[in-house]
Amino acid sequence: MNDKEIELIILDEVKRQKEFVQLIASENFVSNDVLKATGSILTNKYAEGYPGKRYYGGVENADRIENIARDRLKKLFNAKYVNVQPHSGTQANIAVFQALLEPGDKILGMSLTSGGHLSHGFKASSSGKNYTAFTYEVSKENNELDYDEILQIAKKVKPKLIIAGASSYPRKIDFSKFKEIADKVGAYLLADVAHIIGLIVTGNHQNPFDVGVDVVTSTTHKTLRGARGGIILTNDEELSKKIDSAVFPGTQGGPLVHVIAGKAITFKEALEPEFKTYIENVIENSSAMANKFIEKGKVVSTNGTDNHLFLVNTKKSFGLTGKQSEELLWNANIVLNKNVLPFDEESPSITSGIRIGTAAMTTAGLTKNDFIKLADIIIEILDSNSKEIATKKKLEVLKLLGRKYEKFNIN
Ligand code: DSN
Repeated sequence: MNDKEIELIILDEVKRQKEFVQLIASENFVSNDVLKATGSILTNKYAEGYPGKRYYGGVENADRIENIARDRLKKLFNAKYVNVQPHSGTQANIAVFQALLEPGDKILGMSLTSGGHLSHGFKASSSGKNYTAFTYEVSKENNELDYDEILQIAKKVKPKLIIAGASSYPRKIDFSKFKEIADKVGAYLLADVAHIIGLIVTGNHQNPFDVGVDVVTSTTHKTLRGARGGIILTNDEELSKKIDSAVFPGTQGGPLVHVIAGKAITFKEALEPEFKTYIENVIENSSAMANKFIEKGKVVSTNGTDNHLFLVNTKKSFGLTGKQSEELLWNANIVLNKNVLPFDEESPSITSGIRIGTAAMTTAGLTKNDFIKLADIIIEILDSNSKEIATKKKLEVLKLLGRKYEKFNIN
């Protein structure tokens, strides 16, 4: 690279990704094929529009790539119509809102503290500014979704759109119950499966299309382990036309052809039988780690997990905020994120807990025993509340990682 300033930072990031345990639930390590495609000369191409209907010449290869990506995604999800152009999960949601709603229309989504996402109606997001947003919470009793309560709220609010999906919810989501609620109040139902998509496509979580949701949005880089971006799927032809127009020209310009190539490779990889084994390991590892916290008397939201992530109440378990816990663990080369918990009294920049996800380190090759060991290390550090102990524990963390370097897809 001629730009040494940036090259050195990239090399620092390679080192960081190799030497830190990565437990952020929304991150993963892509394959070398995905990395090559997203770093390829396809980035040079403008291809506004859709295959066969572009606004520029020289798009024959862009068309081939986008058609392959679409076909593979349809197969992966058993869906009739897909859009692979959204630059991110948030962009996908914004496009769906534009396709289905008028400004000011009512939407109903999970609150941020209960585990929902910013783009589901948070006041500072365009979803909260352009639409009249209402929220549902998880139950105060067990922190799980309470479908009777959601129905009561939906009956009162009468939203035009209900959003089912989350960023930090450790339990299965019952899309059939959401569908019943949406039908009862005459609302569209959007399933945002950004976090659990890997579990859905491998049959380890209910597929929202099996219960007739209107639209599904997702990211492609979390549990799907692929190129960074968003996707939209539907089985309704009329909706698909509105969605395509809402993506382009509604809310985006030229698609990222290099990223669409990366997505195409991602979908192929996810269709392989070994992807199912990977996801089953991710779930097993998450559960093993969460159980270790519970066994040691720590407070885990919903008392466990069904998916790739779980939430620890660090205030109740260790007398530390999420921010303090995140910072302390960094000294031991463990990276995770502070996370608001249901009914959290701390602000999102402080929080009462942490979110732990196992998707990335399962890709890196950590075994169930490694994850249990990791839980022990985290508990010991947070119990000690000591930077010195955290720094000492770094050696154990590096040892745990040492055997796994060869499995990282990092160049
Ligand atoms: N930032 C993502 C996550 O960490 O869940 C959601 O957009």
